[in-house]
Amino acid sequence: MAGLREMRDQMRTVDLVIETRDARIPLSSINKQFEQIIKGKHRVIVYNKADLAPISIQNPVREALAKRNHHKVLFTNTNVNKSVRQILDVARELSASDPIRYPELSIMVIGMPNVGKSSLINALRRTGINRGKAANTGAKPGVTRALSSRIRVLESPPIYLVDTPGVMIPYIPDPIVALKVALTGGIKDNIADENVLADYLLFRLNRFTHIDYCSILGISQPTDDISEFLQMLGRKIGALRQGGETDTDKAIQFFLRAFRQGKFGQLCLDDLEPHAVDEFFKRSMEEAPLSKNQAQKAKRAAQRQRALQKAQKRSSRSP
Ligand SMILES: Nc1nc2c(ncn2[C@@H]2O[C@H](COP(=O)(O)OP(=O)(O)OP(=O)(O)O)[C@@H](O)[C@H]2O)c(=O)[nH]1
Ligand SMILES: [Mg+2]
Repeated sequence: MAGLREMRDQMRTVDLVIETRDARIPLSSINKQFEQIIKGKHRVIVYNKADLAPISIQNPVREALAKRNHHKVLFTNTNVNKSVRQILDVARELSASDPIRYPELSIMVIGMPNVGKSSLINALRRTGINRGKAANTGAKPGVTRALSSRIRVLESPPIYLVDTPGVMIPYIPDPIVALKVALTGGIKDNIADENVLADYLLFRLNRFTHIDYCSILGISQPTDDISEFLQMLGRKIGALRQGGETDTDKAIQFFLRAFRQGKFGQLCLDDLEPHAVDEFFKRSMEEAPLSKNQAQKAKRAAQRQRALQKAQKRSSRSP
């Protein structure tokens, strides 16, 4: 994959890697492909979008990672200077630990698509040198398309950052993990089947007993039936087709956007009970990494499946 290759090529000049993940899916946003590339580098694991996840996840996540030898774990919200400053502190500390080796510090920010890598860089620049945006950001995956040139974020010691395009796992064997990544915005929606996503989101919301999604969305009663739910929501938001039929596509998009904007409150989609975490790591260690060929085959099979589903959907819609 081009993104990974470029990263590997540039890694020689990098002193510190910021591996960015999504705090709403602390396990599912791990991309194992990075391990080999970062090997031997100083690393901070940054859980961004921490404002969208409950604070109560932070200790279990720290414990789970410490058990696996990752001790530098931060939680950030790119809108809050104080939280972003923690990263500068780590960088300063590293630089101070060996000023001869690190007269200046080069940092690379990596992670899955849409976790907020470019936003982090802008936030670091804002807090570090009080300068405006240097990297493009956007609420969809794939905004950053190439490795950036070095972006200065601190004068003294001189600290530079390199932005990178989000790297997706080529093939996610666990469909639930894939759903979680898609829900949090890591996979383009036209690739993931939006209907399935909405169905999974409704399923999860129904199980978070403290969330009153009915009053948040202004619908009358909870339901496990996605069709019934979309009818209610569509009517509520006035998503109607000509002739008065509910526009379920619009209702789905409204529903997914509400989740991504944090309208249902702070949520974590991964199970962080110690046994579940152990299980997750055990499973992901056991999974034989797919060869490029296997991954491509799996991708093509999934594409065929989706095309088929779309065709079925279209034919069921036409009169
Ligand atoms: N709530 C919240 N939203 C954030 C945070 N950081 C970034 N975002 C939003 O997340 C979206 C993605 O941010 P980007 O910085 O473009 O993400 P990226 O990782 O660079 O994405 P790619 O370049 O596509 O891989 C944008 O809509 C940001 O405004 C955060 O800490 N909290
Ligand atoms: Mg980006």
